[in-house]
Amino acid sequence: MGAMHSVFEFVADAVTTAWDTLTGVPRQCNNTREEISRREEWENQQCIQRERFEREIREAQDKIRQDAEKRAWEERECNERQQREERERYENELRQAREESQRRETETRAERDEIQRQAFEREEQERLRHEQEKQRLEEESMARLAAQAAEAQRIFQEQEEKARREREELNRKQAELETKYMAGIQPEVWPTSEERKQAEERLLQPKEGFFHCAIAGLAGSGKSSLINAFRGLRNGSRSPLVAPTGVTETTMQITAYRDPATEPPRNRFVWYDVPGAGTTKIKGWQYFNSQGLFVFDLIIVVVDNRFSEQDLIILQHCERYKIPSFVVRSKANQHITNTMNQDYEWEGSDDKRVFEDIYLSAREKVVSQTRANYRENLREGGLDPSKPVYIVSCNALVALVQGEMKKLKEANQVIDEPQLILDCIGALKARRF
Ligand SMILES: Nc1nc2c(ncn2[C@@H]2O[C@H](COP(=O)(O)OP(=O)(O)OP(=O)(O)O)[C@@H](O)[C@H]2O)c(=O)[nH]1
Ligand SMILES: [Mg+2]
Repeated sequence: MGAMHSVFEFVADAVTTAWDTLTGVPRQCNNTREEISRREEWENQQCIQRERFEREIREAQDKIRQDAEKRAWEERECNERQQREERERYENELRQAREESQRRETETRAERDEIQRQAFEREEQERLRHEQEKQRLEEESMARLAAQAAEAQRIFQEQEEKARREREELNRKQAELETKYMAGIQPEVWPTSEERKQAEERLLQPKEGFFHCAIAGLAGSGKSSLINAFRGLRNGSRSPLVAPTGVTETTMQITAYRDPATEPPRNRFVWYDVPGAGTTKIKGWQYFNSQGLFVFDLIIVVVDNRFSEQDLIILQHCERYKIPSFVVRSKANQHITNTMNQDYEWEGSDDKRVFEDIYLSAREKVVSQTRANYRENLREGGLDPSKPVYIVSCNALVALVQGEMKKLKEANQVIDEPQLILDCIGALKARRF
């Protein structure tokens, strides 16, 4: 602004001077020397002034130009400075933006890292929590298992203790019973419903629709032979259906035998060959229950020479269990022959009538003696003495079952066999299937 002011002042001065010069022009011109010299002087002055004026104009122009240049330069400078400043500002802003971007990027990365770290931490915590939970569950499970084991151990010990006490009680009872038995008092032992069911399932075959008849008695008394006879089979027959018989112990476990007929009508008797008492280590009073004899519909006790303690016990049990029971004295033919040989002076006479007489006499003797003897035995055993005793021989029974009655009668070999069969059938009917 200062420069601009001086330029205008200078121009104003130059104009004033020029005006003064113009106004100093002599108004009148005389051709006198003085006037000429004055004129020349004036012209000189004018020239000097013009020159000065021109110089001043030039200078003013120069000054103006310089000022203009200066202003242009200043403007340029200013522009450049502005541009520089602008650029710097822009660069600054750019740098700031870049820095900001970097900062944001760093922040974002940091945030991402933080998020990742937090996620990892959460994951880790979750994993740890899961591990802890798993461990807790495992520990709980182990504890439960240990508790169960302890409980099982406790129950086992309790059961063992209970079993031990029961065993002791059983031993005590058994000892007591044995003592009673030795003293002549028979213990009363009843099977449980479960034992009955098990015995039925184990022994009866087939269970339904059949009449189950057990043949019991001492070893060798003729049980298996009687079963064969009832089924119309002779001892030693080649049939695979025949029950094994012999002078040595042959029947060791209860075995079922059905009617051997393969075609109907087959009878509904199932005969059970029961091991002879004394063949097992079971005590007499335990025999009935241990063999499961309480499941049968009829029990035939086969006796040979005389009633045994065992036979009586079986019959007593039959009464207790309300099971029909028959007493069969087997081997009648053998006893008759023995009596003939022992009690009669008969040495195999060929005389048929003599033989017949002796036979009939011996037979009568055997029958009457047997009945008397057995009545006494029954009384002694506390049983009904009027209970019939069937005196039979297997040969006669087989013949009877095979329909050879007439021939038998002629030979006087029939004693109680027909009655035995009739009574067996009666028992079957009484059972009413
Ligand atoms: N003479 C004759 N002998 C008989 C009669 N019944 C059986 N016997 C014989 O007596 C012996 C024994 O007969 P088994 O039928 O095996 O006697 P068990 O009672 O079944 O014998 P275990 O099965 O050992 O208990 C055998 O030699 C038979 O032949 C009969 O009525 N008359
Ligand atoms: Mg037998």
